[in-house]
Amino acid sequence: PPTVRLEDYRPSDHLIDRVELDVRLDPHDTRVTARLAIRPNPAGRAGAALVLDGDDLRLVALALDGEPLAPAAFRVAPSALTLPEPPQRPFTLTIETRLDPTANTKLMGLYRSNGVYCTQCEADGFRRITYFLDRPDVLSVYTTRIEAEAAQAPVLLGNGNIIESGRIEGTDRHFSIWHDPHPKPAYLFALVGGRLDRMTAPFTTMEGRAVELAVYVEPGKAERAAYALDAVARSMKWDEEVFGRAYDLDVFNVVAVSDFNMGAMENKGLNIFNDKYVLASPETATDADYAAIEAIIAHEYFHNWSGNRITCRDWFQLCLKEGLTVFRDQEFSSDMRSRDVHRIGEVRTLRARQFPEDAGPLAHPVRPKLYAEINNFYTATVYEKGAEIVRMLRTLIGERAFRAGMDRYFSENDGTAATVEHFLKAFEAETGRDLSDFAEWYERPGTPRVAVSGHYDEARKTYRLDFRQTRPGAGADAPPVVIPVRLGLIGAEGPLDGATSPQLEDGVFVLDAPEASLTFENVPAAPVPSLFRGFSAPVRVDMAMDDADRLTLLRHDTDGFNRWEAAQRVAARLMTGALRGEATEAGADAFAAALGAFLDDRALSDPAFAALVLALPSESDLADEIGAEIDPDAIFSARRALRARLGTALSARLHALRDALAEPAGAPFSPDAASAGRRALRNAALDLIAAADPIQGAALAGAQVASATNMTDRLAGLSTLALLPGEPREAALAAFAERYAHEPLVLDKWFAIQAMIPEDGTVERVRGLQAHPAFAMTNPNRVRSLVGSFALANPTQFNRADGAGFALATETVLALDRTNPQVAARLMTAFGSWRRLEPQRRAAAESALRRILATPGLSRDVADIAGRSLG
Ligand code: DPP
Ligand code: ZN
Repeated sequence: PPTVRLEDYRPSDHLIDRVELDVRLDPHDTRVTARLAIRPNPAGRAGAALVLDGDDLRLVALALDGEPLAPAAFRVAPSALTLPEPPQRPFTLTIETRLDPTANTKLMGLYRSNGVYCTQCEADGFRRITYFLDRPDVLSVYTTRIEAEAAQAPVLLGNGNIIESGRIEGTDRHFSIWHDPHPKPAYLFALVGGRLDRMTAPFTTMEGRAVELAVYVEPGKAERAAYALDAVARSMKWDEEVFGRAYDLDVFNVVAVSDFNMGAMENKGLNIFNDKYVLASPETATDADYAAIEAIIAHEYFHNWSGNRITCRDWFQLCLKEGLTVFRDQEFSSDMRSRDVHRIGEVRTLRARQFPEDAGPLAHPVRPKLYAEINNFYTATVYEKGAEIVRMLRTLIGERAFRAGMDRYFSENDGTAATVEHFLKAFEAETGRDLSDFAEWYERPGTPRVAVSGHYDEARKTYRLDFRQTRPGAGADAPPVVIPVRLGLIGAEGPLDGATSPQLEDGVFVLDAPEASLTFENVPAAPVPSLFRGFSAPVRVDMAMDDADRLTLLRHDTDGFNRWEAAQRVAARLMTGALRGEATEAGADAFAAALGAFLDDRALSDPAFAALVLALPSESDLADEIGAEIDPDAIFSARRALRARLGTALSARLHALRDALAEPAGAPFSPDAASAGRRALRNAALDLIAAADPIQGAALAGAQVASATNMTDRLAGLSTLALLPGEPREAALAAFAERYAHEPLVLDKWFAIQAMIPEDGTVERVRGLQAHPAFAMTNPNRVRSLVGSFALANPTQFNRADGAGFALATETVLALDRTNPQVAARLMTAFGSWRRLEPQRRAAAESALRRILATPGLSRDVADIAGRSLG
């Protein structure tokens, strides 16, 4: 496939100042008339041909300044409309195309979801609606007239503000006209038409603008929009308070649809969401669902400034809007919830998804240098590592300079399509600091490693830390990166506040060379260093440290993230030690004792945090740490053994915690962080109890599933039960399916739980569920819940040594590729760590990948992932 390169960027030869669209919706024959006000771009090549992008388009009529264009004056194909010699002055091109939204299974461009007309245009879906300069640096003012049969689509929504609407006399049709005064790239275009219920709320911005907020959902579910609607209002307020950014239209609409390739989309004034990230009720949504809704609502809203008002010059700059906006939504959630708990969650996500990506064949820089298919670059690296870079920048320059730099970035680049350089320049101008070394974070793939050793000088009462950074995967010529190390020293009884170093600024040491040392003075006794507090840089840290020292950190560190990290490190060492055949029983018992003391101390005062401490590193965390010759079955067994041992040792405490945290009967449900934290700890305790004593665990879990008054507890019980083979599990699964037979999003949880069962029969179970009436290959949520959970969250069964798991994933990818290549390609990323498997599994994975790549008629999306995975 042709490769697009960052170095080849040049400005568009033409600009489109205004777009007037007239969209007459029809299930199979939608008519789109686009009037484009085009002019030569002074920054482009004079006299260049006009080449408008298309994808699967059918041209019906074409006129220039109102006159039909002679056939000799243009060339047309489904993928392009070319005027070899366009006028060298401003002109109007009128293009009519016809579409079949019902047949659009790619869910890009205009399509129908459960009968609702909707659009998805990022990254390049607008060219499936009309011929256009479909690139993010062409900004236009849009006016959109939408027309449809009134009974079929009583709600008609577009970008911007509504300026007119009415019936069309003598017909059963109606229309509305929307105008968006803010110039925008085509990828932010959206429209919706359908039968939808809504919930609304008023909001007044800090600038005094009255805004109507609305969330649209499928009929009958309006009350499930309440939490999302409240999250919109909280996001708007927060962005005013924390970043000084106000909303800029009279309406802000969110629409939930059930068939959606991604999580959600930030179209100007008309966010379109996967309904999974909007609909919530205590009966159907877990605490994790509520938190995700809050975060994604905020994310899409925050794009209004970081993405829409300032967009990307080209798709290589994707992290400019995504990394920054993830950082902003993380900060929002941290302010809404517990900062430490949220930070731990962010790092868990980064380590689970981005670290393996960065260590495998799909690794790429945060700002890629080339791509064959841009839709494959909406990755953990661009999003999550991109957010970590923004966070490091703030750590390096301090909060105050960071806010000033953000203000400058917004004001200097408002209304433009910018680059990473524009972003960094704003902070350079604000601080007078040269950030060219820091910019290296965007340039090369790979997770840096930092080796640290500590040296205490008893006579001088000094403590020296030696740091050495390396950059695996970044290439031999890679320069060092600038690494902010937030750190402190802990003694046997607590923080060593008297220890100081002139090399520290606000507790941060900047490691910007391959090697460097830092010396503390006034250190009364050999300390334990607390390094990379708050996970101050996205690196792997190698430091030899005794379990006892780590447990000192668990007890005394003032940094919540590092207290959690200490317990994780001990648990990981015990499990990897067991895998190497070391005797770890005594270590496990010491760990259990420390956990017991920790629970006695803090469990009831911070249950959410305690739940995270009790959740041991995942199987994928361990695989990532081991890094080569991975045997997922051995990892699973080691992890199960440690959980059982801890569960046994802590049994009395875990039961006591479950009792202490039980909700009083009849207490109303609240999704707030404190209530969610209590449920989380209660369920973490159940999980360990069941690991130690399956019979007791099954009884408790079964009772919880039967008596739960909310989805969090019901699902937690069912998840615990799912690990315990037998009749009670099957009965509980059957009862759950019956209870939620008409709730697709809840059945997704049911699909996922079964797909994650770590037993030999799971491949057959998943195959059986693919034939379940509630399953549909046309719906991305169903595919992700069943096959995605299997491939991405069931390490032992996906990686079965006989290749049966790979075969299941391969067949699904190939079947899905014919209708929805984007979702098929995403599923394929499950193969991203295949080279790190032990030889037998590695060979099986490789032959599955070769089979995919050899399939005729593969989409560009899947061919790109398969090719790079093998490359
Ligand atoms: N731009 C979208 C987002 O918010 C893509 N799904 O991440
Ligand atoms: Zn985004």
